[in-house]
Amino acid sequence: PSVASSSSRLSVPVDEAFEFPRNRLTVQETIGEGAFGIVKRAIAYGIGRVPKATQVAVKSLREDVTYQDQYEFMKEAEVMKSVKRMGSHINIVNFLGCCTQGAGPLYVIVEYAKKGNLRNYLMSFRSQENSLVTWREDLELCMLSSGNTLDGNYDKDTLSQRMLLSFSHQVARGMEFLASHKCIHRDLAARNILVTEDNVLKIADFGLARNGEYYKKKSRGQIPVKWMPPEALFDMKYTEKSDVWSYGVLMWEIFTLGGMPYPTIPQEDLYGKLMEGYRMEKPPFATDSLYDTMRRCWNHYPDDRPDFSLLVLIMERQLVRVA
Ligand code: ACK
Repeated sequence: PSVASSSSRLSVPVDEAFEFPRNRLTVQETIGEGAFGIVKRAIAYGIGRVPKATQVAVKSLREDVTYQDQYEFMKEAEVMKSVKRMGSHINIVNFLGCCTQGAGPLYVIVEYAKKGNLRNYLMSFRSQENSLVTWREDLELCMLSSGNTLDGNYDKDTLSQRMLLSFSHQVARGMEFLASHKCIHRDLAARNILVTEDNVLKIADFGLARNGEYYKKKSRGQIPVKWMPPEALFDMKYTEKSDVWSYGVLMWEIFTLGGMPYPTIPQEDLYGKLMEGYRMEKPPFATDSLYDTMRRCWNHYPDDRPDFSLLVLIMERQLVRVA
């Protein structure tokens, strides 16, 4: 494939409904990078018909990527747009606009989430020795203080069982919305959920072409195999119910404060173990009934798994219990 230099950008027809003028965007520091893509924080003036400055995240491609990469990138934008046309949802990273015309890189503008991804955020609540804070047996609402000051921004946060439950609920709500619009995520995991300043969880990367990983350098142990159900591992079959399996693994990540699933099982052995009926144990911070929900998400047969609407109801019932 030919390489597109900065001066030879894919020509994209203008979509008036979503085109945002470049001169109303002040692009700031880089917040994420991958093999092809870059995510930067930016200030947008008057985006989404709000006449004020809004913090946003801007996705772009590195220079000198191929036309194929640019095409895939625009496809991601098209998926995000098509979801956007059907409405927005508080628990997804909503598409805000794009810059496809004039000089400069292709930009896709999305909502900004200050606290980064959920996995790192949860891990910041582990004690300094990196061991889990133990749950006080008598307490439903055990407060965990963040031991990680990182940029000094969220050292004052505390985490409660109710918050972990609220996180599970928020992801189920975002997924219910995506599923209702026939959007299958295929890589639902805590690393792909972003956390805003107000602890609102937002599902990210739902528009990604699955053959390209633009914004994330994959590192060992981060390959989605451990989030995939048998039917996806075996014959690449993805449905809402395969996302539900991943949601069960994500719940497990939440209730272990960002634990790595199946830590002792090599990836190549996972399929065989799952077929033998092996499943992960109950995480320390989960109740029996939450663990039961995880196990239902990990039913071998997709039809036996709950759908996201039912998961929303289950989480709501649980939230009432710890209110
Ligand atoms: O996991 P992070 O800290 O948060 O690193 C990744 C990186 O860019 C690559 O995806 C961050 N990122 C992506 N989208 C956004 C966003 N909308 N708001 C804030 N950070 C983002 C993400």
